[in-house]
Amino acid sequence: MSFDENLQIKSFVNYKKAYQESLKNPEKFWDKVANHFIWKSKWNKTLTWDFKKPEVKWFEGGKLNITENCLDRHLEKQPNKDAIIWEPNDPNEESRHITYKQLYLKVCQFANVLKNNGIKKGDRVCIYMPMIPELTVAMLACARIGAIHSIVFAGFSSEAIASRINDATCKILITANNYYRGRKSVELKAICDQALKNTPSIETVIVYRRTVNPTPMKEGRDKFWFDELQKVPTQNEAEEMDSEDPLFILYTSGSTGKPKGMVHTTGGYLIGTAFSFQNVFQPSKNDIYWCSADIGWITGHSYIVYGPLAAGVTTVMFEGVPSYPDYNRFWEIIEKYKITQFYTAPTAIRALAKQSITHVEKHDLSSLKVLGSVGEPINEEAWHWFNDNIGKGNCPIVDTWWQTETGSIMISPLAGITATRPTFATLPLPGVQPALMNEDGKEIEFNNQKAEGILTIKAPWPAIARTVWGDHERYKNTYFSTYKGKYFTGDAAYRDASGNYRITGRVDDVIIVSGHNLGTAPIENAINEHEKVAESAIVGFPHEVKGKSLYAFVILYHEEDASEELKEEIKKQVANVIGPIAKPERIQFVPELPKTRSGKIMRRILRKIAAHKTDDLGDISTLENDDIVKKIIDKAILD
Ligand code: 6R9
Repeated sequence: MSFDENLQIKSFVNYKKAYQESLKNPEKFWDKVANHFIWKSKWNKTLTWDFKKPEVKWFEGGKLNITENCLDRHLEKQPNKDAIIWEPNDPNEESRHITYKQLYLKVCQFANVLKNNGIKKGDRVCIYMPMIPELTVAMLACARIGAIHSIVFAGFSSEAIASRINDATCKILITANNYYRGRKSVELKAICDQALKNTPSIETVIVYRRTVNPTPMKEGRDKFWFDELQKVPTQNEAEEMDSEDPLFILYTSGSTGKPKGMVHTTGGYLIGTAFSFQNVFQPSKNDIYWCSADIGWITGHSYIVYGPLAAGVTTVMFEGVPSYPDYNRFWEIIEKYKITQFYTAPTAIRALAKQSITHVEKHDLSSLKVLGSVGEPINEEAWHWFNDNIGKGNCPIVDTWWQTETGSIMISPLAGITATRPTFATLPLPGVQPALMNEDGKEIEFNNQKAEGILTIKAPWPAIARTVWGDHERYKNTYFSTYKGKYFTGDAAYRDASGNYRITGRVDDVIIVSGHNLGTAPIENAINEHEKVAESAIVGFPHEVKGKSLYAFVILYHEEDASEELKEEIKKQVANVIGPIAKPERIQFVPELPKTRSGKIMRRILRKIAAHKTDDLGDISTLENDDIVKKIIDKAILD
């Protein structure tokens, strides 16, 4: 057997063996993994797939409930072990320790609250909450009764919530009254009320009172979390779910204005997140694992909640930000809870590396065993800073490449097993078959030589998203039409002569700012909604901390309207329509945009202008209006 009773591969030889097994006979390999879990009844077919249709089904006919695997399964052996340790935004507020038994009871009880409010298997539930344990309780309660959760990151605007609620026709919204993020108070319920003006499908709103602040409530529609709990018992029989029943929807940016609701299903997602978590992070029994992401993103879904709980590990949830009350905070948390695995994002690492090193030196970080990075390429400098100052050269860094769509980690070192290399996500996990494509759309076969190309995946893995909610055609067009029979990732990659992958960045209209995926189209649409704006184009430019930042080129109906105030109005508009994370850092008013004869904006040129790399603009002969380029360069914003 290439892995142990915890599903962990323990040597590089066994990794190679497991990888070969997973290629030779995927069904046999994943059967062995899936047998570690609780199924109410066994599957009769491990895998059916066709990337041309596209269609993927794992463990067909199998019946299970993911919460029985994340909670009930651990009750006998470790009921009193902490499932969640919660660290509040304000370090003076008390932290919370919630054992597996307590979490189980909370989830069962809240599952009854949902049922009591008319929620049934298959109904969609929108969750818009801060990073508090009740967010995890709400999502697992949905899974318990077979309702599909759709979590919207608490930093999104009311318009963003409304469009997501309407896309999935959610019946109920779960939120909190208000919370603090750093020094900032966020009025979640007020933002919801704004959204709820345009969401006819919502019948009920359940509000968790996070602070003592007054909460506007609408009679008949809005109910307090605690009042609802009083009405129901703590026993709840888990719903029997088909392996392919949807577990959740999570929205990600796309190249058109509308976000894509990626649909993840029950069986494959459980197997994929649990197996990858065990292998990438290699946790042992008493480890305290902390992922600093937000549960509103896929990283939080898979590696704060489902993966760690399926593994029976203690997972830390942090409500605040790295800079509050000061830049000691992350290191304080690591020391306080004796964190063993710390999983964060390059943007946080870069922001922390800019602060005085005394913040780090004041703290005992010797509990750390593994460091992780996710969300964007990690640059060499940040990698070394993390390795030298946080890991003290003793902690392997797992640079994990994956996506909302992949559900689980795809390319990453296994901690302590795979040799790491700065800026490389290294090797694919068992069951993952990457392929690099050249400009002619052909696969660049691996023959122990360096190569660079577009990253695709050749065959399905258990946690792949099955569709885009309500729009299977879009799923097909976005992921399975660029290269026939292959999953298109949207990323480019470099592969060294030993087969290690380095992800070099997006090749589509998605820009990653501080680890958040932002589509250019929705931001441009938001800007264009301003009455004075005729047209706009957004590109990314390199930023020391955020990785990339946004530069907007904006055409006004009347050039004389250009002003600093208008720039502020445009930024505000973007914050209102999408959220503050999507605000462009720089705005340049331009008379025209460089366009090809077929009318396409040449973003390649705008990217060079925004990055001040105008010496070599490449071929601009296909431009309809090449004289505009010089005009834009002359007025470009430099710092
Ligand atoms: C998990 C997550 C996906 C995009 C992905 C890629 C970038 C993620 C990365 C990475 C380089 C890594 N990305 N991890 N790039 N190295 N280790 O972030 O999902 O929000 O959907 O973003 O993020 O560009 O395509 P998601």
